Amino acid sequence: MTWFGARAHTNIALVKYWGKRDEQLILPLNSSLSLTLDAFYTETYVQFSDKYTQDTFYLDQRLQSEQQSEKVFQFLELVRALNSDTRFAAVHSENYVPTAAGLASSASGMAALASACNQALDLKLDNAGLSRLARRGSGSACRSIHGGFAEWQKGDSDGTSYAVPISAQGWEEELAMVFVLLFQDQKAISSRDGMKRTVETSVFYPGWLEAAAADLTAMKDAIRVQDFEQLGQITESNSLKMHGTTLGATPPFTYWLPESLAVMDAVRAIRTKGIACYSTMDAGPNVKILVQKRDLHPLIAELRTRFPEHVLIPAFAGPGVKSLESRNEDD
Ligand code: FM0
Repeated sequence: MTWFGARAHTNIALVKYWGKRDEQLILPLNSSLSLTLDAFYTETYVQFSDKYTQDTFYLDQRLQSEQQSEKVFQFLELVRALNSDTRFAAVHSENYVPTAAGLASSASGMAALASACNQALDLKLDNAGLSRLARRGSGSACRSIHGGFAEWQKGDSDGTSYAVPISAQGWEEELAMVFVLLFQDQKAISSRDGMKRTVETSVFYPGWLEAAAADLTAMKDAIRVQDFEQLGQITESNSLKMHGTTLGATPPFTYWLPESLAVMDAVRAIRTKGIACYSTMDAGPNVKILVQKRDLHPLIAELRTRFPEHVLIPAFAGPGVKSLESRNEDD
């Protein structure tokens, strides 16, 4: 019996994906653009076999409950249907994160699972097909198929909604992102629920869609001419606009904590000292800061002085999804 494996890295959106027009197919209302990072990744092995009487999902060697496994099981249903396969599967995933800080990512997890299933069921998907498949697990996962910058083109159907690499001629190697971990264990609204509520109720949502389209065009220009200031300004303002939509929802909500605001404020202050750095946030209270590698150490020094209690994790551009050597097991 053979286990098929893949490794995928997480990505952070610089122009965010925020809102679906089809929840079943995970088709987004806006296109997004991300940077895949080296620091956080998932390795997943899968095996489909007649010997299994149900699907099982192990994360970091622990068997996950039905509830914790829901998205993985739904994904297995989907790939089985693609291939008219009836065999159950065992999935073993390891999240590689520098600290046990709850940074497990559905993006890297679903991208790795999609690639492992592509091999295990011999689906023969190319990168576009793999990105479409990963998208069905979690929208942001479709971008983790690619290394460096990736654009998820929203498309107009299942067949045309997937991520493509955006060449930056190696410029991504000069960039870094610092994760500022706040260690707050408040129960956040998941990105899936948060974006749904926003699409359905936020009075600011139409403004978001207009702005996201303009931000994407401007960001691709900034990447083409390697203009870091432009890239950073769009990153920061796009994130603020996404988070602005949550305040206009019913009931209103926010992912910001006072500490998140303090870090965003510090980023602005550090910028006035001549260190070009820009914040971005996702569906949680941690802040990520985009910076050029050459300013990484000064930035970290500034952050350490201001926030000795927060954990800082630097990350750099990372690779796209890769197959791992399959493992054979004697029955
Ligand atoms: O990554 O409902 O992919 O573009 O991280 O599984 O499709 O978890 F919070 C902002 C990611 C959303 C922005 O959403 O949702 C981004 C976000 P799903 P995801």
